[in-house]
Amino acid sequence: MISFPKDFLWGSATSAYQIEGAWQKAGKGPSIWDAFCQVPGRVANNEHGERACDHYHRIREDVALMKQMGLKAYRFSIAWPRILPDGTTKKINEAGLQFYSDLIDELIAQDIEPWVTLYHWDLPLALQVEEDGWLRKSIADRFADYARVCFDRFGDRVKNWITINEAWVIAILGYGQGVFAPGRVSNAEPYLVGHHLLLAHARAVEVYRKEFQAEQGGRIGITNNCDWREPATDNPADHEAAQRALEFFLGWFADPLYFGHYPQCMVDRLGDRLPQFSPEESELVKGSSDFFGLNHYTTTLASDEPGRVVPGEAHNNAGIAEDQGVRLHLDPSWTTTEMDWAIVPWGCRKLLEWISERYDQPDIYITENGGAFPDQLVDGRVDDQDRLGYLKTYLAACREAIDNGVKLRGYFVWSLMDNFEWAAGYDKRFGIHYVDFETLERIPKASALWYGEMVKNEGSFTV
Ligand code: PNW
Repeated sequence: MISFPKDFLWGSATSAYQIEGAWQKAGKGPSIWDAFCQVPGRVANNEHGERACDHYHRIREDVALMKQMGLKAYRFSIAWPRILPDGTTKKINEAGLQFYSDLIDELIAQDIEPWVTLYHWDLPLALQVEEDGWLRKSIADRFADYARVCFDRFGDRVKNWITINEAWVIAILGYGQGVFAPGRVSNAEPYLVGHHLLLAHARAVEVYRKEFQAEQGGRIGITNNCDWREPATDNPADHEAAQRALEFFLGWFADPLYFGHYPQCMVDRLGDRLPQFSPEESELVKGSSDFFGLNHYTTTLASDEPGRVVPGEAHNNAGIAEDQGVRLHLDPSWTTTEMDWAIVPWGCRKLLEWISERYDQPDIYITENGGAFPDQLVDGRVDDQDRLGYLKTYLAACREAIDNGVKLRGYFVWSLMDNFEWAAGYDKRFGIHYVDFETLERIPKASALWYGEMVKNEGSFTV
């Protein structure tokens, strides 16, 4: 029998573009994902989020799904262009604000704590076209202005803010490999974009702390994603490679937050492709997260491999393979999900312990964890034993990390429901609720029924 601390926070997560639909409704401006999906070949089957799960019209029904499971928290994101159609405060779209206000009210009425992400990748298209998106430093001012509107309108009810979701994905997949919006391919832009993401985050936190936090009493942080990197052999070079890979993945964004500067191995290897923080910027970024938000899915092996580039190999980050000098590969004995991501629960424990040690035991929230599996709807039910197994074994690994001193405070399963899985479209189902994309009906999978029972039993379960 496994059990979690009584005050552990149990939730589920989604993001705006992946579930809302209503892409042109009630004054919403276009985002870079609306545009990216229009380019033939960028998304599987040329799918898009124009309707998605139609969550925009179903907030009562969807909050009821959470209530049914007894969830304590729900993590969702605000679509920036729904609030500010051209990205700037020149025009504030009241209808967009009303939608999120209604969602927040409904959550609170059902005793579910809203956890709000301000940026989950749907940049207002105007900011991309007219101001080069995250490539320009002025984006930090735009983001701070947008964040201020959200704090001002929702901060009376929202006490948990996440500025940016997965800076690594935005930088590497959006500006390195070009597989996510805005689809750019470069080996220098990701580092510039990453720099501006950190500055934007820090500016929004500054606004919150100076203008809202004392009065509203909430907290604010950022969510970064990281896989675990396990040395492929006992060879010291492979140990160093794994450590380097973790620093290039998570240290890139977390070191500045906790230490005020980038990891030394990045400075050494990237030369002038890695921007520098001015002393004032370093001060602004350092200490700017009230908690450590972590999205974690998988693990790879890491081998030292100076200068080798292997496009398409292993887990999606061949673009920086050369920079970090690491070859990523899988142990053939590992099973994988539909994303070809290996299922390695102990990697989750090791990553939590690595974070805890490197950053001196911060409060950690896993803001995403879960898997895509080949779900079958049979007689109105989805018996997703593979997802259930994934969740149980990853949660057992989380519990071990807590036993070992990690201050893990909460867990949000990705995702509340099947949704638009970015470049993979609707084929890859991550939900604990099945969505019929014809009728838009939601059906709890076995994993949702189990998760709800586990939450109601205050985090007790057997593996
Ligand atoms: C995260 N990778 O995306 C996102 O936050 C979610 O919106 C998404 O649905 C979920 O994980 C599942 O993919 C990622 O290639 C996308 O390393 C790609 C990677 C990592 C996370």
